[in-house]
Amino acid sequence: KLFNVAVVGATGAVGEQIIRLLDERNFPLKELKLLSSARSAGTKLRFKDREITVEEAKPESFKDIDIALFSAGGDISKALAPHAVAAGAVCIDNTSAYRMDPETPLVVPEVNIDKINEHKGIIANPNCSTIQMVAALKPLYDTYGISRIIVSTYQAVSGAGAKAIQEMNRQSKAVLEGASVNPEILPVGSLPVKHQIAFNAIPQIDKFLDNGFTNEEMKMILETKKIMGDDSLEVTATCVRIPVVYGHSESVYVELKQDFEVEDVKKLLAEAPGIVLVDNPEKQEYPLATDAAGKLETFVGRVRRDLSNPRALNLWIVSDNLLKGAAWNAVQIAEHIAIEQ
Ligand code: 11C
Repeated sequence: KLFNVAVVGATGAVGEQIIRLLDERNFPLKELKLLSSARSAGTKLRFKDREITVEEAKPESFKDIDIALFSAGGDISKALAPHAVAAGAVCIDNTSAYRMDPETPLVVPEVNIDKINEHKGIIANPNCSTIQMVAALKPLYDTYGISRIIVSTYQAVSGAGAKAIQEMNRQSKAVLEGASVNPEILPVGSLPVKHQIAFNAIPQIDKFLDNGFTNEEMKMILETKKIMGDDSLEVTATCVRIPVVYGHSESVYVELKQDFEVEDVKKLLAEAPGIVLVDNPEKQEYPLATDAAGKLETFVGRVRRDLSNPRALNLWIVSDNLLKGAAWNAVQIAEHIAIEQ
């Protein structure tokens, strides 16, 4: 069977990767419809040997569409996904709009692909920093059980969009030339206070909530419980923006419910789908954002038993936030839908 696919947010950083992956993976396409805001409509994008003109996304854009991949921001998903569903499409939504909706499955194929058929028209793609963590922890969860996760992230500026990348590059040059950096975008575009990202680490991703955590931290906590299907899982997170372009890195402390041997854990990770173990300290080999950029897998290393708790492990988890963290996870879900029909 061939599918009519729409990409909403086609001109954005994630949309661009989705289109590239549909091409490279030879997705069984009948028609590809590229949609965007009115501002970007009219842009011409190449797909295989042809040029497709991007159209403005409207409620009536989804006639005959089988699968709609949304990555144009939560407001667009909220406004248009119901119209796509009414037109008969399955929506794969990259935004946070529907992630915690009890009727919407939140899917990482390596973890809970069984939930894919429970949708009522929308399947949500989790937050990038959550996806890579649960993909890496799933084999440990299944084998030993997990009681507690403490994660600190080192997140790339591309997670905050193309303008944040430009800001980092501009500021880096300014610092090296002794000019003033004039922060304009980070940490959060819509908030008045800005901080320098060049040569810095900003412990704020997204807005703060009343509990002192940021929205990004709460996404990691709540989405992890939902994807793992385990409300008893204790999770805490500190999310930090660092001056890296592509690839989120995570330092993860994980308490297991059963005794383990580190060598068995490494073997499990090495054999897990979508995971690459890079863990040779004697050769100074461990996952690096610069190596993970452009790759589909999640890389895990620095696997070691915690010194304060023999039932706990420390890990370093790295993945390309725009690929496994967004576009690739969404296209993987689309491929599963295609296989099942
Ligand atoms: C970041 N994780 O790195 C964010 C971007 O909920 O899909 C992704 C936001 C989301 O800034």
